[in-house]
Amino acid sequence: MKQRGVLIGCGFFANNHLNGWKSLEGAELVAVCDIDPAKAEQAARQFGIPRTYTDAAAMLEAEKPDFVDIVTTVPSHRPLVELACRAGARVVICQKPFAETQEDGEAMVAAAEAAGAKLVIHENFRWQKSLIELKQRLDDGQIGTPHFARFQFRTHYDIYSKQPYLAQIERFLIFDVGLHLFDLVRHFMGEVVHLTCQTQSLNPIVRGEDSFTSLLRHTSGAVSVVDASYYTWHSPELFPQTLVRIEGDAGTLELLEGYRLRLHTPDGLEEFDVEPIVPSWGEKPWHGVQDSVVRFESHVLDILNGHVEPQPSGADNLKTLALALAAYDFVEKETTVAL
Ligand code: NAD
Ligand code: 89Y
Repeated sequence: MKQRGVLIGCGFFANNHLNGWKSLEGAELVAVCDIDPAKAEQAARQFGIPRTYTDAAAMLEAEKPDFVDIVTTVPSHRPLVELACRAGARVVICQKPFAETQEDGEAMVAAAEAAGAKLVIHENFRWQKSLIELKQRLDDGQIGTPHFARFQFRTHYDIYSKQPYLAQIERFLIFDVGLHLFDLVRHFMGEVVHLTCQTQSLNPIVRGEDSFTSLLRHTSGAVSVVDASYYTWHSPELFPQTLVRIEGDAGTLELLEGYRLRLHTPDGLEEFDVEPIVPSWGEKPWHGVQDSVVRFESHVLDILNGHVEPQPSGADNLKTLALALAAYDFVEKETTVAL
């Protein structure tokens, strides 16, 4: 039996969600909603979805779906997640950034708990093929115990033409790609005890920070560097690849440009090609992200079918949000030692 879903927010990124759901046998989208009727109608036409709405409450009341996929920008997340939980959806998916404040995040987690719904955050970076393979090697003990990591995302790709709202927001890169990287650093290296952060606003067209570098200490004693920039030239352009280096007592793992995974051990060097496929509906350079959306949605079906718990859950993602908020706090308090 197919799980019946609805999707809210038919903008730029929803195209990947809609293509992903269409490619999965176990799911069926019965309606889409957007406050802009033209966007909802266009999505329904393109993906053969029977009904459209401009009011999420009316859609949930009429459709009573098994799952709700929320693909709107952050200001609407709390009201929509609370609505979906109250409406009896068994699984509620919320795009990142989950919330802008800890209070909003906690309220959504509480709403899901009260309703008995599973809240899963669309943190698709940890669902990228290259990062899954990297994690598998780390978990297999191929580099022993990790003591250092670096997660890096640096690009000059024009993200503003498709996501113009990014240039307008005051809290920009840490809340955009930074959240993905903080989720990864926790996923690979464990919880964080403290961090520092430096930001830069480089491109004259942006309002917030478009570059940041964060230094973290983990509960294990390991140290990580997380850095990102939307103002970095590199040939060939790296977008949207996350580059990683993890050092352990028995070896080093590297995820390099071109989706090359390297394992360095006392026995020498091995290299593996971990490039994801380009989905039939997708295109380069977005294929790594597009493939990860399908993997994430397949995971959602596993949650709906009772096989697994959300990765990451709303409760887990509160800890990622805490890192992003701590980074902004650090920057605002200018807690540095002057020279
Ligand atoms: P967008 O502005 O293109 O689309 C959002 C859509 O939601 C718009 O069409 C808007 O009309 C609609 N909307 C807003 N409030 C609504 C409401 N209350 N009810 C119904 N519809 C509503 O934005 P986007 O670029 O598609 O981004 C959406 C989200 O996806 C953002 O939070 C963004 O950070 C995230 N995103 C994630 C990734 C990723 O890799 N995980 C990549 C890009 C964007
Ligand atoms: O908004 C960003 C994200 O979350 O993933 C990629 C992106 O769309 C642009 O860097």
